[in-house]
Amino acid sequence: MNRSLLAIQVGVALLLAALGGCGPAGEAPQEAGAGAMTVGFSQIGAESQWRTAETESIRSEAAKRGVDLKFSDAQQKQENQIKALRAFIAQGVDAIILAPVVETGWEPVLREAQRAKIPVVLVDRGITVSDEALYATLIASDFVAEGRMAAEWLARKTNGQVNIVELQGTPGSAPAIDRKKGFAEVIDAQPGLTIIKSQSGDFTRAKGKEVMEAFLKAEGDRIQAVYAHNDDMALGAIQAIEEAGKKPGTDIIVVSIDGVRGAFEAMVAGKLNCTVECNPLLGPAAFDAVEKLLAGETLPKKTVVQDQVFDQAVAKDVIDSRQY
Ligand code: GZL
Repeated sequence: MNRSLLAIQVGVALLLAALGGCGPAGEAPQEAGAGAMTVGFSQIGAESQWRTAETESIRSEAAKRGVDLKFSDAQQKQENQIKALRAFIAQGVDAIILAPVVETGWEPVLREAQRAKIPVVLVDRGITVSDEALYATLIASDFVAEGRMAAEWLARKTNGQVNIVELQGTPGSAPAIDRKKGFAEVIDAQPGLTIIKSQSGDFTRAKGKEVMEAFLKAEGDRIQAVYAHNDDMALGAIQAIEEAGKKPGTDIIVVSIDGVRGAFEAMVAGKLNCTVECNPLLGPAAFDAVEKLLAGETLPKKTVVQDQVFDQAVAKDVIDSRQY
């Protein structure tokens, strides 16, 4: 689509919105008309309840704004994401939204997008590049802070004395690297908090269960707590703990991150003790960023999504108000 015409269209849309010229709140999804903005979205996969919620947020926001969304599910493989980005560039999309599965390996394809003058908005996970101009902005949580919050909650719960097994996320991914880093910062300062085993469960329930089974075989009664980098792995670990004849949430404390509905249900059931929210509802912020970029605005390099801690004490009161 003609870029200057698009910029005018987006500018008018923003002006109308500012003047209250847009339709009533919660307007019905607009059909992506002939002149609609086209956005390519490269999603990692469908490995967790969190990921599914993020995909739904992006898809529904695109529909609400009448955006023609080209969606690609990479099945957890970076090479599939890179292929998808090249396809979006060949199609001449107006913008790209990317949830990068790992931090490195993006420079070549991002240079191709830059040469094609297609802005790239990162959602959910960050990347490591030599030139930050290769992407327009990142909208994500602070994973280091999430790891710190999980460790601080566990330290208080156990009076700073506990043997922990850790279920890490996808190797090389920003959340796995930073949630480990934040958790370690806190426990390194408190010698009574000890990680006795740590291994990746790849953010999935099945792998989380499998790794927890191996931990229980190897360490048995030494395990007093599980720190899972996401709720899906925690729910898998809970299954393994129960099958080993122990009571999750009581015999073994379970702390995780995401704040998905399954985690609140497990907290109400007394099987999960704490989850640190990592909000996946990034659709509105992502498309606000795209519209501003196409209207010629410059955005901050990172917008940090705010998170908060939930534990069993509040789970019953808030579960009905949860949006994902
Ligand atoms: C966090 C996101 C992580 C979630 C997992 O922003 O990248 O990936 O914590 C998901 O549930 O698989």
